[in-house]
Amino acid sequence: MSQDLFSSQRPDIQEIYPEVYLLADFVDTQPLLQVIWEIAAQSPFRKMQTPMGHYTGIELTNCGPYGWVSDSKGYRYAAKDPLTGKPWPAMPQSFFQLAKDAAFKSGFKNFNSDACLINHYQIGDKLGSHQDKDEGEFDSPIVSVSIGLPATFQIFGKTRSGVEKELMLHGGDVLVWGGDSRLIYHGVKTIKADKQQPNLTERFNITFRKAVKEVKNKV
Ligand code: MD3
Ligand code: FE
Repeated sequence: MSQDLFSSQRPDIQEIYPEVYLLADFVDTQPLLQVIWEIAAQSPFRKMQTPMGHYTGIELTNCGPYGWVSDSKGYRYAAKDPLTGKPWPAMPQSFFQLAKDAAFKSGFKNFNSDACLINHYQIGDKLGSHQDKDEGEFDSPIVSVSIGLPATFQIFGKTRSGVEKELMLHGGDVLVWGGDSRLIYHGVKTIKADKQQPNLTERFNITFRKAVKEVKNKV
């Protein structure tokens, strides 16, 4: 469907910023949504408290060996969901393989993600400029999958302010970035309703990361 709308205008893969690759319409999002709600049935979407005493604006959950968490003590990756006290739901093989395939297509071989963060945006939600620097290593890329409502993604570059690039992400789009772009500031502008797709009311973004550096002799 959306393939007909966009494939003629957007190449399969495009380097939209140094070492940031856009894979347009890379994945069919319907099966992903199904899996997301299965994960959320085990580890529900929730806002998390921040070290500053506020709450994250968007709801999130995780799957895989490690999940991104935030509380009064700070941001980190944890093997257990603080809400349930249990390990995060397992990362579905289909998720793991999707991230690996997207990374490979972008030139990053052997991407074995161990953390999968699922952000859930409502209309009106946004994500301010930040860096992703809570991971234990920055050699691996990050793979992000957009689902549902479109979003304007912003790249600020090496400093927190001053937009260098804005990009519309649609459901099914995958972004891969690594190398020198791994620590760039980025954010998501306020999510709006889409007149072209009035049935859509929310956006999800799945990010796949390597949170913990691989230790030799440990599987
Ligand atoms: C470029 N999420 O969870 S993903 C995040 O759409 C986050 O939910 C956004 O930023 C979202 O931390 C954007 C795309 C993304 C994520 C991290 C990056 C792009 C990035 C790190 C460096 C450069
Ligand atoms: Fe981020």
